Amino acid sequence: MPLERVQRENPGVLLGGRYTPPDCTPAQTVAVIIPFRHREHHLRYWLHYMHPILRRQRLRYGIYVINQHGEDTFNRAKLLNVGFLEVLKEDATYDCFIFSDVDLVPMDDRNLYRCGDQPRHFAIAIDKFGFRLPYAGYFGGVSGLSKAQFLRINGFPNEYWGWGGEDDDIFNRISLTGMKISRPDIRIGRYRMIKHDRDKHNEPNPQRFTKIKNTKLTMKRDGIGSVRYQVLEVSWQPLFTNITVDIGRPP
Ligand code: UDH
Repeated sequence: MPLERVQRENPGVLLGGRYTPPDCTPAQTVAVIIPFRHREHHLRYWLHYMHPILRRQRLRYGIYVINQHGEDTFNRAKLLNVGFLEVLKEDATYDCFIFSDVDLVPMDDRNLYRCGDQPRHFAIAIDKFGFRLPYAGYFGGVSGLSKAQFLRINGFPNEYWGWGGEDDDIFNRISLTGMKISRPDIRIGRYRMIKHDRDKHNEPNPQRFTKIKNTKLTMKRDGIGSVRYQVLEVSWQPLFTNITVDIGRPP
């Protein structure tokens, strides 16, 4: 999937992957934030599928790839925290944040990528899980929070290194602050996952089961208020903004 072709097919998408519909004034400005490392192939497909969908949804949006530098253990939730802060530095008018894995593409245009009065879970019926929610508290894959909702839960945890658990911690944060997750109809929330093997340096985190029992204790000190990182490069590509970041390594 050559990116030049994706560019040609998406006129109106501006440098950095930003788009404003020509024929309406959207109420929200949506930042789509992708945790990323070594998935260039998936990203090309994701951009190919997603730009047309988001344009058809008449969204004002920008695409931000948060690229973890180096080969230390991957940390999805910390990258998403970095995304939230860096996106707002670029444009303080963003008020809706959609956090999307790079391998998930919705199958129904009616699954609108925008925020509501409760945190939203979009990827509820993924093909890999038989088009069903794998468990009632699942909040993985693609989710969306308004700026106020994100700040109310102190953002996401920074201390989940490796695969798993961070989405359950986010679910706990939302429940503990008295919010409820909103989801589309099960027929509308269908997704295709681009097939892949387990990545290197993202092994299942054995601490995840203990950690998710302690969200109530950890969420005040671990979150958007305590995230430490160093931005190494920001580059405005034709179809997305790439932010390469050093987020450190597990203790
Ligand atoms: N991600 C990267 N690079 C990595 C690891 C993760 O970009 O090295 C990002 C990417 O956006 C991905 C997301 O983090 O979509 C979630 O990670 P994941 O895809 O590893 O998680 P998932 O639950 O898969 O989708 C778990 C491994 C499944 C192995 C199945 C073997 N058949």
